[in-house]
Amino acid sequence: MSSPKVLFLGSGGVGKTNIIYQLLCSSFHDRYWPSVLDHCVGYLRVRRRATEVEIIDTSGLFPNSLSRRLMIARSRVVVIVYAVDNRASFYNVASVLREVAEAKQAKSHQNLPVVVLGNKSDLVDREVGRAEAAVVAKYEWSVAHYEVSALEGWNIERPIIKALERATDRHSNARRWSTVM
Ligand SMILES: Nc1nc2c(ncn2[C@@H]2O[C@H](COP(=O)(O)OP(=O)(O)O)[C@@H](O)[C@H]2O)c(=O)[nH]1
Ligand SMILES: [Mg+2]
Repeated sequence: MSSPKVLFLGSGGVGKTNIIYQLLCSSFHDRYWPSVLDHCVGYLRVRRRATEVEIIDTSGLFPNSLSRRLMIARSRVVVIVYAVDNRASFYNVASVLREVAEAKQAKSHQNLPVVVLGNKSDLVDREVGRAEAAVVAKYEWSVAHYEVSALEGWNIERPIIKALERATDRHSNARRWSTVM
C-alpha cells in the first residue's frame, strides 16, 4: 500500500516549506526559497502508529494545470496555508478550496479532507484576526482551521495528524465498502 500523500497549497511566502521542516525535522529555516515542487517522506504518529507519509510542497507556480489537479485528486489530505500578516493570502484560501472541491469532485466543502492553517501567529502586526478567521472557516468554508507558527514550532503537528486520522478513517471505510460490494 502506498503511503498517504499530504499536499501543501497556498500563496507564496506564507510558510509552507517551513511548516514542513518543522513537521518532519523540528527546525526553522530563516530564508526564502521558492520551491516549485518538493517531495519528501517522513514518519508521523497517526492513531498511535508510526505512519510513513509523503509530503508534497508546492509554490503555486502552476495554478489550474492538469498535474496540479491530479496531485490534489491523489492526496489524502490537503493543507491550505495562509499567513496572518497577509490578507491576500487569506482570501486566496477560498479559491484554493474551490479548486480542491473540483479536483475531488465534491459538491460542497463539507467533508473535504482539508485543513486550513493560519501561519505566523507569532507576529503582532496582523491583517487577519484570529476570531474572524475562525468564523469564516467554520461558517463559510466548513473546514477545520488552526493558527500555527512555524517559527516557534507551535501547533504544527496536531492539526495535520488530526486531518490525516479523519481522512484515513474515511479512506478505510470507503475501501471496506468497495470490497463488500
Ligand atoms: N514570523 C514568522 N515568519 C515565518 C513563519 N514561517 C515562515 N516564515 C518566514 O516566511 C518566509 C517564507 O517562508 P517559506 O516557508 O519559504 O514560505 P512558502 O513560500 O509558503 O514555502 C521566510 O522568510 C520565513 O522565514 C512563522 O511562523 N513566523
Ligand atoms: Mg516554499
